[in-house]
Amino acid sequence: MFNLILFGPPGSGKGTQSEKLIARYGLKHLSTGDLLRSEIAAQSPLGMAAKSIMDKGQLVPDEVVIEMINSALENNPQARGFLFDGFPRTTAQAEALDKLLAQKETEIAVVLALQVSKEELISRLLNRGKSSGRSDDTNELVIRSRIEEYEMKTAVVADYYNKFNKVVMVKGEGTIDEIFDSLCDEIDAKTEA
Ligand code: B4P
Repeated sequence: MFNLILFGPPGSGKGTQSEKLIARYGLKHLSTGDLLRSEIAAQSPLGMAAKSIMDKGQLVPDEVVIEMINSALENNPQARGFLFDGFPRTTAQAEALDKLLAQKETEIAVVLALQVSKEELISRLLNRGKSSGRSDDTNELVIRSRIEEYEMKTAVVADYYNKFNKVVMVKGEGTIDEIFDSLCDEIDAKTEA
């Protein structure tokens, strides 16, 4: 199994690049943002609780997203590997993921961390908000809160994986294809090693 984490602040291109990476490498895409938005669309109790948190730009509680990932792993026993997008976002989530993968006798091979300036993140998300209808993308204050949550709670997740030498920084500015090529180079280097 080959498991990777696409890491970076909101708007850094995780969702965009994940679509291309799963097509090239045949991995199962697990995006906690997408899973939460499906719960909201289904108007489930979990979705309704998550919506009010996401609309403020805050992180949904760890136990909720860890359980979602646990179920997704259980529901995909045939997967040849997973691409985690937007997860883990806290050290507690990272520790839980390591345990879940260890139960399956596998682990994270690499954490690809997209580097993008704050101005570029805000501009991309406001731009997406014009067409996506995502309520967390239309208000600049909410976007800034999401970036603050990232800086306070999520950036440390890179330190956690750095202890195991698993983090590779990738420039996340440029064309989508240029960034995709850089990500593929790093994955190919890992899988050939
Ligand atoms: P997510 O769905 O993970 O959303 P995101 O971080 O905002 O988006 P992403 O980074 O994937 O977007 P992309 O850059 O691809 O999270 C939403 C919310 O869910 C969180 O705020 C939180 O409340 C909750 N949540 C999710 N996971 C959680 C967890 N594990 N724990 C707790 N809470 C959780 O796209 C952005 C835009 O940039 C797009 O319009 C795209 O077209 C554009 N773009 C991409 N690449 C570009 C490039 N190279 N140049 C120009 N534009 C580009």
